[in-house]
Amino acid sequence: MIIPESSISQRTLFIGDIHGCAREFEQLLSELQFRKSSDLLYLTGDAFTRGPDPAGVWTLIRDTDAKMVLGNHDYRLPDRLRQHMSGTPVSKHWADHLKTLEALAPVADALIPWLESLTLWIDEPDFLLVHAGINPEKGLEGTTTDEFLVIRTWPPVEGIVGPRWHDAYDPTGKLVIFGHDAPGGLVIKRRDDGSPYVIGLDSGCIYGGQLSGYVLEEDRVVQVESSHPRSERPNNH
Ligand SMILES: [Mn+2]
Repeated sequence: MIIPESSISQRTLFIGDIHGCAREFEQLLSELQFRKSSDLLYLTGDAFTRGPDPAGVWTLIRDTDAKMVLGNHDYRLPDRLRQHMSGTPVSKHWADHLKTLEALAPVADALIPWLESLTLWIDEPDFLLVHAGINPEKGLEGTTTDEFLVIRTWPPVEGIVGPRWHDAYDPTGKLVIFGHDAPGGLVIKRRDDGSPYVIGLDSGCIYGGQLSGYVLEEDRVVQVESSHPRSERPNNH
């Protein structure tokens, strides 16, 4: 059956931290029945580092015209790529990302300007998209760059254990969609009327979890299983 284009309503799709998992990204797009002509796709950031196929992720981002907020890894990637391509050895901290840099070097001319055009938040009437979160007391306007990129706990603590920023977020506020918190896993918090006000989509695909997507208009989560073995998330990132 051919469905007339005019009868297809526009959807708003979100996908959590991809971290170089191009295969799962492609599978999830297929599960979501992504259509470029009628769907808007948003990513929570940290799309490239760690995983096996960052260049494949870049191809899919181009193919889907995905929008993305800046993640903590994306934030450093342009400089690290330039450094790598100029022959300067990357710092020890980035040594485990050498494969990522090697894989992305051939597409750096297009990728670097795209990365540098990304914003820390995307604020639309129906949602606020950020990588890690916002300051739950000061709100979007009072959130620092560091908080947008790496906040997990509130009150802030060293490490990853503790109440989350979204535990302190006012449910009457706008729906916030975020990633970054693989240890926290998939998060959906709902108001009394059932509508979501917080959605966390980093379910640790690169650590053997799932890659998670969300369809705003249908209030529906869609996940694909990771092809990676279960592993502990390193605590230093
Ligand atoms: Mn992150």
